[in-house]
Amino acid sequence: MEKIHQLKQWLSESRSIVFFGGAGVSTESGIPDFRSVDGLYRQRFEYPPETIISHSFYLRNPEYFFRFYREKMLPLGFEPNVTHKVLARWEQEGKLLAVVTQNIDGLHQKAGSQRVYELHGSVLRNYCTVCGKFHSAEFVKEAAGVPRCSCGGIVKPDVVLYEEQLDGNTIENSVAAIAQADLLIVAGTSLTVYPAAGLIDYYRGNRLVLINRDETPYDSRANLVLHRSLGDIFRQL
Ligand code: CNA
Repeated sequence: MEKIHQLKQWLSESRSIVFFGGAGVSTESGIPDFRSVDGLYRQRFEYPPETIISHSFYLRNPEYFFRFYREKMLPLGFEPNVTHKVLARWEQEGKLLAVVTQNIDGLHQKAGSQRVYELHGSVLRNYCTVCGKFHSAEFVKEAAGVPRCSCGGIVKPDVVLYEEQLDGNTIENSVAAIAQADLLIVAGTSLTVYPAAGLIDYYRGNRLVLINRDETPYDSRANLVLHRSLGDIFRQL
């Protein structure tokens, strides 16, 4: 059977779909994935992105951190694409349990998805590290240098940096959803960032679908692999 037909058949038979995604879900909205960021970095930045977006670097050199963050990691003004929209529709239809995402752009919620577990946080939430006051992404974008609250504290994006722990509740919810899924779609992720990538090991079914332009370390474990662009696939679903 052609792969897309196989996928459509499984979708029609599934009642508890979970979608596990990464940066590739948003490239067709115009937001580069990590690899693209890395490519751009080579021309402009002195350190690897993994170093800049680490907790110790943020503490050591907040000016540099925020310059990189604003230029490369703060995607404002982008719109959900067909993949985000189809996932939101499946949730409304009662077929999709949850979206588990490594993305920090808030586009699943913008498309209408309600149960979204953001493993790496969101650029849309920013808190003063002293008084805890909430600040918008626009506030961080427009601040000159290190964004500061009216109390003087640094405003830190609620984004999980390297060396920082993932939120315990978010992991628990993600694991519970994945363990309950009858169909797990893993898409738009290189599956190289841990512990996030390891969460798909909690899937117990035999309908693990992997949709990604490039090969991933999990390809051999999937029941169906489509090396295609997500937009091409989701436009047909
Ligand atoms: P990644 O390591 O950059 O991998 C992305 C994968 O998606 C690659 O393997 C590509 O082949 C694939 N891909 C790209 N576009 C498409 C497409 N249209 N259709 C199908 N496949 C596609 O990103 P990961 O998410 O795996 O993990 C690394 C980091 C990147 C995560 O922690 C993210 O938070 C972080 N990130 C997030 C965003 C965002 O929020 N939009 C953007 C850039 C980086």
